[in-house]
Amino acid sequence: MSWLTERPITVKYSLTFEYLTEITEKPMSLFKNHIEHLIQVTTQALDHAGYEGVWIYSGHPTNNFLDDMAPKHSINPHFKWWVPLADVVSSVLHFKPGHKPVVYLNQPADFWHKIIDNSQGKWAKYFDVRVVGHYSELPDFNEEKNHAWIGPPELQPLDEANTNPTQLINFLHFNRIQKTDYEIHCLTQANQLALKGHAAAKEAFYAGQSEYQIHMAYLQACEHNEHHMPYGNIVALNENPSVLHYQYQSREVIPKDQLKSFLIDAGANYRGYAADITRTYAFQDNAYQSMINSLDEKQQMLCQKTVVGQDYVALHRQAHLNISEVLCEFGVFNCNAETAVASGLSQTFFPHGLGHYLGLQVHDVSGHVVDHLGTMKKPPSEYPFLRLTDTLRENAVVTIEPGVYFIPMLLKEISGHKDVNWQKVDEFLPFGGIRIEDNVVVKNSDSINLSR
Ligand SMILES: [Mn+2]
Repeated sequence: MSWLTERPITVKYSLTFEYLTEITEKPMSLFKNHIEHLIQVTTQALDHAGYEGVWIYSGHPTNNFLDDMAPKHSINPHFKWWVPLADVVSSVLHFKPGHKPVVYLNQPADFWHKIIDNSQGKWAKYFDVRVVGHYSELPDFNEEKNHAWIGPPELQPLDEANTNPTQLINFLHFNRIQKTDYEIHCLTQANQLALKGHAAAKEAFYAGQSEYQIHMAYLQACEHNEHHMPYGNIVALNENPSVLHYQYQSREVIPKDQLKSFLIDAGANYRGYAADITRTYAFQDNAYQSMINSLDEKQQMLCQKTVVGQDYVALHRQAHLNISEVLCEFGVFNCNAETAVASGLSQTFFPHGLGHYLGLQVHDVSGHVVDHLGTMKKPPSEYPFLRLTDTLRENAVVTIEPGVYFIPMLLKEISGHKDVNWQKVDEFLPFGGIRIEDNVVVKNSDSINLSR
């Protein structure tokens, strides 16, 4: 096969392993059930899309332009769904209904990197694991008839029609929304790790540390390297929370008498599953702290409404009413909350969506999809950034993250608006804004908030 000789298998990182060894027997039985679920769902998906089997490729790093270095590799989430190992590259899963799933696990002879044998973990007993030391030991992917290939573009041995076929992908993505108990276990653990980081970050803020120092305190507390984080931490002091995806960590140590506010949006990673939590703090007990408390109360009410059958678009509208109530309470709006929502005024202060699905990806797939055929439900035109539009189903995991921001660029667009008390806006501008975000497992009633 020409592609075999043309495309070398590479290792760019030491493989760090997430054996299931340290966890007790109960999560192991959860993992067993998880794999049985994947076998069932994938069998249905293949049947639906008219295939007899599927190859799922982990992906491998590709070098930067004119460089022999590659950015951090993100594993194909379809591969991660099955195989609970971090930093796997150039490995392939083969699933064919009626056969034990096979994992061709790449472990090349390599004196540049440490290669640890990760083929013997407890996870492995649910697979036929075949260690591959050289690409010539991989099977001929074209020899299995009527198969699909799911994987990133670095390696695509099958023809285009059978590579990431839409019908198959849609069916699998829709089924990724409702998590198995094993996945909820992983998301719970990710939240527990993130909360350790959040506690350390809060302490660092009140000790007067810089954004950079707070960021490092966070990483240390949850024992993550930067490249293990599911997304770049947002660590924002003073007016910086007004930048929704503030991406810097300033080294500047702000004198305590000038410290005002702190917003941190940071997660953690557990066996490939992400936490995504945001907290906001005031340095002093003032009106801004009261506004945080008020939004926190509303956010908790929204979490309580995050139950099976809830229309997420309606919940997003409810959030607009809630943040408008907060802005009325603190004298920023002269009009009542209903008017602020109806006129679109609230969008200036809450320009993003209420939340999104969470799982193997931070913004997990299928937020705009309402069935296994991939039928789309677009967000309403007034809320184009809403990432989730469907009615909530049991064991979906979603974020609930209302915010109130004072964003100069957006405020300029409504400059002089009669329903806004501009003196109050000026008072809150130096604090940037507030966001409070939790991760919620959707249940029929009493949904589970993983972040409190
Ligand atoms: Mn989020």
